Amino acid sequence: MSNVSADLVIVANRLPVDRVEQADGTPGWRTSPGGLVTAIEPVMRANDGTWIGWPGGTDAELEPFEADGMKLVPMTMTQAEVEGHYEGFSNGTLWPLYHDLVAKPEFHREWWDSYVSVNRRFAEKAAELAAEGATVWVHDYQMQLVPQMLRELRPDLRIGFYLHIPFPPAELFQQLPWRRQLLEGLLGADLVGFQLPGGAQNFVRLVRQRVGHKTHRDLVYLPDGRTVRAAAFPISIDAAGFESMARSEPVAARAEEIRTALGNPRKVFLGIDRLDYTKGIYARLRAFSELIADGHLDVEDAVFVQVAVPSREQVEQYRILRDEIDRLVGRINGDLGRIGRPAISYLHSSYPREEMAALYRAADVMVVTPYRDGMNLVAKEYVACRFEDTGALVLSEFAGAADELRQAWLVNPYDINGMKSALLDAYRADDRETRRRMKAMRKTVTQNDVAAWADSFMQELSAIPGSHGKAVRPAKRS
Ligand code: GDG
Repeated sequence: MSNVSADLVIVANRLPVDRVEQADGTPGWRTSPGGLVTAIEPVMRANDGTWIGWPGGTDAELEPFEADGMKLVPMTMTQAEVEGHYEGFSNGTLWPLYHDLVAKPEFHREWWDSYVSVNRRFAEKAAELAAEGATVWVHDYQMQLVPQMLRELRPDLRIGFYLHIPFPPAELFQQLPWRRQLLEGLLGADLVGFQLPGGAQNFVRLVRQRVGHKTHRDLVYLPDGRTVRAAAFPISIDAAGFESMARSEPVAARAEEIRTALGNPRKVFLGIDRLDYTKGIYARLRAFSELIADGHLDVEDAVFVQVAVPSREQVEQYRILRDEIDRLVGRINGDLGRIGRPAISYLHSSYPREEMAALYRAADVMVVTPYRDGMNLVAKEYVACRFEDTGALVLSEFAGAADELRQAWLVNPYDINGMKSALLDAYRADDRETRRRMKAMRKTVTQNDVAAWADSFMQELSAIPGSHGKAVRPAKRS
């Protein structure tokens, strides 16, 4: 696959495949099951696209290859780059800062230098592979400088950027010593997409204040004649795919098996999250355990299944979180469980998609309580799997998904008492009430699926005019 000249290039921190060992012991690749792959795969196929990303690890140089008909170009990262760009600036600085300072971000100049050089390498690779006039779609917070770097190398390209996590208010973003460089990095794109309108508004306001460009509503007018649009494109899931998986015989059987293994309690509560401090796992388990301690729930009637998928295990704050949750679960089960009846069934592991669907099918109350979340696909996946219109969703107001899933039991995850009453209401709700809410949410999720998301982004991107033809004066800084 040499000299690729692609009409569509996807740039993301990770490739959509995982390294696996094949039956004969040689290394191979398996498509990773994430939502982004499902979303972009059809667009990739339709446009014969190429995906640039890091395959994980710090292996020697890998050649471009094809997997499942997708052209993939692996980017090597050195150990120092993994520590500086990925674990450092992306996950130690940007991630907590963009999530409302749920943890304290660290600012280190060497992390920033590494972020710049990795972004440059990704931009150079995209510039090398993109055909004349091609479209390049850059993804997420690890790659915010790529649009501008790429624009300088290849002014002929149409460049889109999509941020999967929240874009913070100016008051927080301004802490960043490199705030201006990041804003200018994003302005290399023609279209900058966010999960929610609030993120797009925060961005435009910052561009006006900090970079001094003229703006009008969702548009930024650049002195070079380009227009940049900032808009919301709430991401979604392959709703039909999840529903048909949930309806399948093996998944139905597995859901039954799960309930039996749990001792057939009256109601199963479920949480599924990457083990991340933004997800609010600790507070939700505490709220649930207090309901048992207070006598509102009984371990014979209710069990909480918490799946915590291992994540960013090299980062100190994630190790601390894991220890805290381990201790909390141990204490709750020690204090409140009975033989064969733990209050919390805790699993620190990742599972195949079918197992996820079986868990969604087995759960009566899905509990999604992040302190801040760009969207939260787990909430939408649960809804997609509830084809009988049963089941209750308890959802944080601070997840992007709360904008669309208004009929969930919405909670403020900082308010433990509020969470306790929402959990209890969801537990006690009658069939008519849960059905009414679930029906409405299912309509939303089925109508706005991930294919619609990708289509609307690509359509908007192709509709941005080349030049606004306006004489632009810088905006007054406020
Ligand atoms: C970021 C933003 C935004 C989880 N465990 C397993 C597994 N998963 C899948 C879920 C879901 C995805 O991973 C997780 O997506 P979320 O949206 O819940 O959260 P983040 O990972 O933080 O994602 C988020 C998202 O990007 C998309 O823009 O919504 O706000 O933070 O699809 O099903 N999949 C499998 N096994 C597991 O054990 N197969």
